[in-house]
Amino acid sequence: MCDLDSVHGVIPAMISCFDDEGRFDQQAQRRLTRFLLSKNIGGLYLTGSTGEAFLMEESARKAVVETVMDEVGDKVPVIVHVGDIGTAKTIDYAKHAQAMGASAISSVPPFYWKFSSDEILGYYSDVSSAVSLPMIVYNIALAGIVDFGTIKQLSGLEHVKGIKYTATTHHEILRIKDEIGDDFKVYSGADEMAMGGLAFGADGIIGSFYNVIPELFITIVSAIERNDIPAAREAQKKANVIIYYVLANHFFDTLKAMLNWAGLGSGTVLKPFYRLSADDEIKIKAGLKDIIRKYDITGCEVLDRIMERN
Ligand code: MN9
Repeated sequence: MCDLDSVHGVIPAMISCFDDEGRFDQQAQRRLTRFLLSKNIGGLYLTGSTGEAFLMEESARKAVVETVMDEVGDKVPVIVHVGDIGTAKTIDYAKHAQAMGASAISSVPPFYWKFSSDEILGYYSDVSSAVSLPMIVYNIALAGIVDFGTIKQLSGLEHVKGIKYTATTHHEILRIKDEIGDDFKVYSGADEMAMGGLAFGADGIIGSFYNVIPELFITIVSAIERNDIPAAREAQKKANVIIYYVLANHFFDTLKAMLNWAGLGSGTVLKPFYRLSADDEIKIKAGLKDIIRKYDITGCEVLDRIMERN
């Protein structure tokens, strides 16, 4: 079994691309994959929250994996989020990810019903033992936060090798490293706190905004590596003004709109997510450009292209 030692750095939680009718857009997915590969990313994370996994049909979820794996080959590690509410479906996605050559799988815990920690353990045990890939637990409030005790128990399962930690309780990243062990990988998932996650010992960062402004986060990772806190803070501050603005303006479709404005045509979101009107686009783009100017954000290709083209 491959381990997660080669999985680090900035890992975009990749957007899934759809046309206006909600059909998977293979060409757009390939274009975005090539764009992200042209950056110094550490890997890709597919069909997670940012990838709209739970709104997608099974065939589309698998098509995203097939398409991206075909573009990536062995250039960077690919983690496939295989989570679904039922164990059998998740195992099917996990087997598919393995057959396509993924480096690792990841999953939110089963959600909606408040599953007990025994049920959560049973789920991860069943899923992770069905394939030979390392499993990265996905801790996120949307699916119900897994507490430290449960994380510790999960880490005892043979194939559970890490956690994507999307919570603001970053002290637990340090605790996981200390009490579970440095070999157990932690990927910080709150983009707004990437520098904090890394400072607490995270091995990498996985998140939505690395689709659009990966350069700022690559700066943060290298600044933290050389203990340059002011440089990390400066890049985080610039990233955060973009993040706050997008979160306040129809997050998912605005992320895609940014790629569209940059000429990287990435389509739109699946319903019921809000789709930007033409009027929204004009207003949101103008506001974004004001922020880019005010904070003098340069060196991010998507933002540079938006400033040049529009
Ligand atoms: O874990 C992402 N979370 C969600 C990944 O998509 C819910 C994050 O990357 C956030 O989108 C980001 C903005 O709040 O931190």
